Amino acid sequence: MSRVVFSLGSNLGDREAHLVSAIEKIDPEAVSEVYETPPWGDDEQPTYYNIAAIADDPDRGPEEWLQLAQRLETEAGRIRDPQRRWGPRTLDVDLVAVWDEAGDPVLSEDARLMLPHPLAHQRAFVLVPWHAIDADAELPGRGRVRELLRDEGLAADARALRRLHPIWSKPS
Ligand code: A4P
Ligand code: MG
Repeated sequence: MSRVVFSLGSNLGDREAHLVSAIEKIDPEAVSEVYETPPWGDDEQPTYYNIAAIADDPDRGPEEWLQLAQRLETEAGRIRDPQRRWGPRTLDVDLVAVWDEAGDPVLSEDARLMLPHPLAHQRAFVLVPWHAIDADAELPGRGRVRELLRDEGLAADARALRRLHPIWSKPS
């Protein structure tokens, strides 16, 4: 069993449709509501729609989760602008953290796959949706997400997010 927390974002085209079609291919355990979020890192772009999703799959490890994330981005028609790191995109799928079959966090400093995601602890648009679907969420090496969100700067960023509505419900 390997567990992953994804952060998904979109700020080009039909933002909600991009998220919905990605979620259908992830087969998640839980998905947050959609949040409309101010752009982080590069102000000159439209607001994002962001969600968090949790998935478990005994046949997938970190490498397979990364391949899935990159396939979803490609299928959403994502074009990369090498001059603009945090620029607009139809779909961004980041791995926030991965746990192995023993429940231990996978740690990696390989630039191809950094785990946990090195910026996750600074991003309200990652932490708020994640905390909404897992109140006890813990970011490996950083602590409980609810504690991280008490930080003044993050709390201010969290207030700037607008919770919209669900886009997924658990199959019965
Ligand atoms: N990579 C390494 N670690 C990871 C990981 N944990 N998850 C590598 C996913 N990918 C990881 O990614 C660059 C390389 O990172 C990949 O080759 C992968 O192997 P990329 O998708 O090509 O480039 P990027 O996403 O444009 O760059 P970067 O630096 O990952 O940007 P971020 O961090 O994804 O930020 N504002 C709001 N409100 N909401 C957003 O969702 N997203 C971004 C993008 C900026 N501002 C935002 C949002
Ligand atoms: Mg990315």
